[in-house]
Amino acid sequence: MKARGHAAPLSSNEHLLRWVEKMRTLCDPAAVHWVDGSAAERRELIAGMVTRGTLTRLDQKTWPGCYLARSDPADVARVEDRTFICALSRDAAGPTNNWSDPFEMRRKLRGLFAGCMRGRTLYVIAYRMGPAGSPMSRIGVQLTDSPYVVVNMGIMARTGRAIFGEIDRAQTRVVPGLHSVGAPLKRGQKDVSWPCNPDKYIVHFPESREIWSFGSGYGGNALLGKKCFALRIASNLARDEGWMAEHMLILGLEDPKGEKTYVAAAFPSACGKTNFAMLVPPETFRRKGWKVWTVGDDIAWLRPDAAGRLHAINPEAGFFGVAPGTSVKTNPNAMAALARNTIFTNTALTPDGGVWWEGMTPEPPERCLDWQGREWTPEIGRATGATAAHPNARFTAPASQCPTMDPDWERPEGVPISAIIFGGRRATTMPLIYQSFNWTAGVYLGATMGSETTAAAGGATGKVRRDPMAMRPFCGYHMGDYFRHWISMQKRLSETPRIFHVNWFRKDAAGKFLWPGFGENMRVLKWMVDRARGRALGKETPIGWVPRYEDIDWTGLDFTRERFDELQAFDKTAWRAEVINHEELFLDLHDRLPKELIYERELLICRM
Ligand code: SAT
Ligand code: MN
Repeated sequence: MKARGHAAPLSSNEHLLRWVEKMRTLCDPAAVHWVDGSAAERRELIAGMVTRGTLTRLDQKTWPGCYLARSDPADVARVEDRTFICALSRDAAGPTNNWSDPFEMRRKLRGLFAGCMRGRTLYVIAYRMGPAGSPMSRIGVQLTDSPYVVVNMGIMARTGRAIFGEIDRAQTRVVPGLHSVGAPLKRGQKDVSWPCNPDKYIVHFPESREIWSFGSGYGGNALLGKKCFALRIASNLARDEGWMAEHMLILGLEDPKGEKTYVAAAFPSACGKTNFAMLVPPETFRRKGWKVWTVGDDIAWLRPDAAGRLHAINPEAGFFGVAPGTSVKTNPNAMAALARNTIFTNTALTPDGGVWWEGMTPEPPERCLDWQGREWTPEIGRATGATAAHPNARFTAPASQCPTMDPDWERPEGVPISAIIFGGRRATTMPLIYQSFNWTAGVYLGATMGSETTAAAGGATGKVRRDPMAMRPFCGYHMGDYFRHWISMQKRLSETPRIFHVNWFRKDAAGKFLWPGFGENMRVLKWMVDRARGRALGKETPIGWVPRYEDIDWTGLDFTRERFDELQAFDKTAWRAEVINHEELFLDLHDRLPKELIYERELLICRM
């Protein structure tokens, strides 16, 4: 009876019904389940996954509503080399994206998806990216054969019956996404706890706004509302419609007068966006009345309002955050958000039914099961170098549970953005903070951003690569056109946000971090907000405006002028190499590079 209830379509939209039927015929699942988003449905899905071993129930007294998933060891991160932008022409996708002829790719995908859901259930998820009633929100429908994806999407996006209603009422155009773990079951075949396929394809058709994802059940590969829709497809929508889809957190800084200033900040994956978005100001600042409010931790959709002021919404409803390094000391707000109703993926499991990851507590547990379910002790860790949690272990937690969520985080018109911050993970060269001279110089600064690679994507970690606006893996079209779009946004704005660059990760000659980071970043944030509001001084340097030592509020922190000078040092030789490296990126993009960026580079060289 229940199954029949779920099988009944929750929409009367003919296009949607026709598409679901077509995909059902292609994938040949054993059943179809329209996701109503109810608590009962969620319980049922979770119970099924616990029975099959996909989820482990954590101790419900200490971790209410929380579960642990262990992925296949070969399915632990985004797969950038398997991610495709299948625009009609290779040129439209540009050199930073993998491209394949869309007709050939469709043929290939039809082969891969044929019968790929045999023995499984096809779930139909309607989801909205963005708050209710917002003209900036967009709707997608994801078909998937993964109940893990259904439950995670239920946290990360607004899903369920109400969204089908929105599709029917507005007859809205939706972004279709088809996802399969690519592991059909033969009759009687026993399932594995984390089905996936070694052959992975994360494919976007930007012209028809479609997503096809095959072979992975993990994060950004499988939760299609996130990177696939809200960044790769949305960047195409944004370019065409005059707005911006960016890999940015959004926060509001409230000053002692109660005035809030909102900033958006682009850092690459696993570079501290979640921590910055939930920053706890140092005690001395808190006493004076400074407070940070969280709007989003990963993605921002930005659009000028009628008066030309840039406004931002967070299209997501949850956090898919990096667990390792998160603790009550580094990010108490994230710890509060993930304390209940959270799905953990690839963390360790403690004997008392809790989760653990490196950095969660100063001391590791005496023993636990590692992210693959193997016995782990600190001794084993020391001897083998194996961590208990995977370095890209994640928590999927409802944003509403974060104590610092801004009361306006779901405001339909978004929040006004006064500053944009770019930042990377750089051991050398980049100072703690500088401000670009103007909008185009700021676009240059964002476009030439570099960062050391992290475990968020497959491949080597710790290598500096150019990651323009932290969008290299997420821009769904030619990066040169993307830069042009950024430059052209200035014309649509009556007031341009100030643009800054930060680097929390500079190291001294001995390889130690020069800057304490975390809550202390408040001091830098305050200077940026004061600059944006025209109430702080700066000093002009070849790369932009910088604070003098006395422009930063140091109360409560013992940080010498000498150390600050080291942190801010402009090293001519290093910058020479840096600028030559910018040219490498520009050579790749040369035929579509806006001339403004070429001039900006010339100006930078002249100043140096
Ligand atoms: O893409 S994920 O959602 O898996 C995480 C990230 O890389 O930002
Ligand atoms: Mn991200």
